Amino acid sequence: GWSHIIISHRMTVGAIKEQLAVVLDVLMQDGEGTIEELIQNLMDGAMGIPPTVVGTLSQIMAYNLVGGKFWRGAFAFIATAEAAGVDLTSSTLTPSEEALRHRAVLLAWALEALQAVFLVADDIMDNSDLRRGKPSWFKVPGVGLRAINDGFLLESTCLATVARIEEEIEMGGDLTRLIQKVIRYTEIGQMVDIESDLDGESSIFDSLETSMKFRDVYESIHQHKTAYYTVHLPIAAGLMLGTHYATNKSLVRGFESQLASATLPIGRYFQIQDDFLDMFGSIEKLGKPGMDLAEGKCGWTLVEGVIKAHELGDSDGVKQIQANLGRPDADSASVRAVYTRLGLPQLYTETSCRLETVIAQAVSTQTPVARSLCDKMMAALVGR
Ligand code: GPP
Ligand code: MG
Ligand code: MG
Ligand code: MG
Repeated sequence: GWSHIIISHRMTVGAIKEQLAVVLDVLMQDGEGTIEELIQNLMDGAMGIPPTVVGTLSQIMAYNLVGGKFWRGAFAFIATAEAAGVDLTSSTLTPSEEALRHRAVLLAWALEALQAVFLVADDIMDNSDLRRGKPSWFKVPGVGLRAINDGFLLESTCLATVARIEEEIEMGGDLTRLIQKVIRYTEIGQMVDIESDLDGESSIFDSLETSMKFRDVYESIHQHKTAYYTVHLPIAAGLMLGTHYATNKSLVRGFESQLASATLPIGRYFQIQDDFLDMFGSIEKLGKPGMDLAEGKCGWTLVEGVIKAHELGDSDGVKQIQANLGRPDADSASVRAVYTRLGLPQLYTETSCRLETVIAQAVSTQTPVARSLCDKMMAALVGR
């Protein structure tokens, strides 16, 4: 599996953790100043804005952009630096490197603003109480459904910031097109996710054959809802910015589909972890209780669990999952016991290893910089 490959040859889990810590330091150095700049980009050209509005915007951003792992932002920053061939965490940068560092920081925060709108909107749709150990934004007293507009503003913050970067250095719109495409896929993934909610009546419980049909569904959800914005976007966006700096040229046509052959499987690996941890992880680590069972989410744990139960002819197991799926009062502990009896934790380990091999193969065909970034992303995921 991957754990073995990266630990022996490439990037160790410890090394990427250290690098992420250093990068996060740089990204957070002047968080307030960066938020101010994001707001300036958002407000560019707007007139007569009362000062209280600016205050509210910085609250919205401080609440929703900070407090997560900031991985997407950090990877965009690392990708920019590697593509440019500059150590952007160094304390001795030339003025032109300093300007690149500044833009890489803005790009990182812009991607976190995009992540923030997805989470704000998703929590409304999923009616989730908690996010990152705090109340979901729309559950904060006084916020409520104005969170919808706050979400739109966060998306505009991302686009306005990226547009400004592109104008200033004449990037020609590649970055904006990339982000718009990723937003589109994420929205489609969210729609498939919502439309695929299952309950005890679902045909997934009928037979092994019918249950296997749901594999394609969760894979589609994983790819669209998660992989594009979580893995593909930070790496592709950073590569675009850093390459423009180094060569004053755009990346060649076709670079993105080549990159996607590695980033999308990495993104699916990420979401399989997420689905597994929703059932088997701790609340402290998740920052929220697992909700997928109660919500009837068509994810890795449910689909592979039911397939396994059919395969083993464990009809009691099928019935227990069926009785709890999609019910607000679902008994997670008893379903977890069923999954454990079916060997789901072992299946999870095996599946991860198999996917790691597929990913290692796809990564090996990338350019050296893309390879290094994919290795780092995998090391970070293996170590989480
Ligand atoms: C979170 O999925 C969903 C997204 C990040 C995409 C949202 C997309 C939109 C266009 C709004 P989830 O509900 O499985 O995540 P969590 O468990 O973190 O709530
Ligand atoms: Mg959710
Ligand atoms: Mg959701
Ligand atoms: Mg989840």
